[in-house]
Amino acid sequence: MILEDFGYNQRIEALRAGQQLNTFELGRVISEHKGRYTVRCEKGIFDAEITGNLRFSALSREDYPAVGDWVALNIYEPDFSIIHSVIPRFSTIARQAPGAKRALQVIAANVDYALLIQAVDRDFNLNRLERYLTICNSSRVNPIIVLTKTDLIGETAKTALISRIKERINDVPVLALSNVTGNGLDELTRLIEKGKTYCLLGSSGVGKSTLINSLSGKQTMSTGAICQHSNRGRHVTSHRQLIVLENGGLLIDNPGMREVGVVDTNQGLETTFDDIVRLSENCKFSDCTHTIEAGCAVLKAVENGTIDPAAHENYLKLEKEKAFFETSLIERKKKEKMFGKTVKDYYKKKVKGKEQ
Ligand SMILES: Nc1nc2c(ncn2[C@@H]2O[C@H](COP(=O)(O)OP(=O)(O)O)[C@@H](O)[C@H]2O)c(=O)[nH]1
Ligand SMILES: [Mg+2]
Ligand SMILES: [Zn+2]
Repeated sequence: MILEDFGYNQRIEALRAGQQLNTFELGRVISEHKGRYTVRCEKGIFDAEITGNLRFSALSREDYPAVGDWVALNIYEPDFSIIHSVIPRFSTIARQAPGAKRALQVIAANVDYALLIQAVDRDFNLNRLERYLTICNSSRVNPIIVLTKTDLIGETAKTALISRIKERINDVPVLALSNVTGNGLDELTRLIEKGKTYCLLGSSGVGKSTLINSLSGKQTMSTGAICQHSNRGRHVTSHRQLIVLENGGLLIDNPGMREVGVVDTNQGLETTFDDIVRLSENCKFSDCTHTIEAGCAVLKAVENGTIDPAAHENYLKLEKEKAFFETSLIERKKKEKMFGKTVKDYYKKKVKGKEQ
């Protein structure tokens, strides 16, 4: 197998060039599990860990390898390789990790398309779709919305759900399919291109792993029965994983994510809510918060029905969440930097002490 089959292309080559990595093997991280990585190289598949140096110089979790990353590594034995460095990414899908720390968590790297998956049953939720969409727009990853489990509802209900999405979300393709009947699978297969990477995003139990199995025609992924009480799937996919389809498309499965806090470094919100942002140029005050101000063009549009009140509300919520995260991120980076410096100073002193 050659690296191109795993998505290696000119873009990655350009990012790799100039890094003086000629003495290393190059590979793509295809799975990650508790700090251990599986890397696909030209010579085969290898288990790997990161160098102490990489761990030491990593300022935040972003700097660690993630599924989809291209890495330079030394192969010592089949189950012992060391990742020396991560090739800069052309895209990074990240979220705020759940828990008090609100750290940034990389979901996948070097992704071309995200398949935003929702089941047509109780999982369907437009606010959550906008949330995922914001993450994609911020990562410069192209979104494709995929509704699953259409076998559970009638044709009319399905069409109604698709229209509801299209009324609220512009210019994003929407597909609907069933893994049970196979309906709609062809349409998705036709979209998938060789050498492009697709990351599946969506709640637990919506059928992500089943979809990968349907597309690959193999039982690669383990899937879970739905718990009758909560209507949620059990967490069967325990870690992220990249697989290659027969037509050359590359899919990244993800464990279900209960919380997807937005991380927005590249104006993802502005893209997702472009209608609102465009309107806000006509607000009376340049620092309008679009909540109570007189002369707010956004509020006016909500009143006269041009903007869906639910979209407006979700926009404000995500904007707030983003601002909060950014402030805490700056604080944390400062602290981490200070801590890193303290540690480095300590070692420097220690080395000096020995030399004397
Ligand atoms: N009715 C129906 N059930 C599905 C469909 N796709 C998946 N399922 C079921 O939903 C449950 C969760 O699927 P799974 O692929 O593990 O979801 P994941 O957590 O998103 O990976 C399993 O019991 C699947 O058999 C579908 O299209 N229709
Ligand atoms: Mg799964
Ligand atoms: Zn306003």
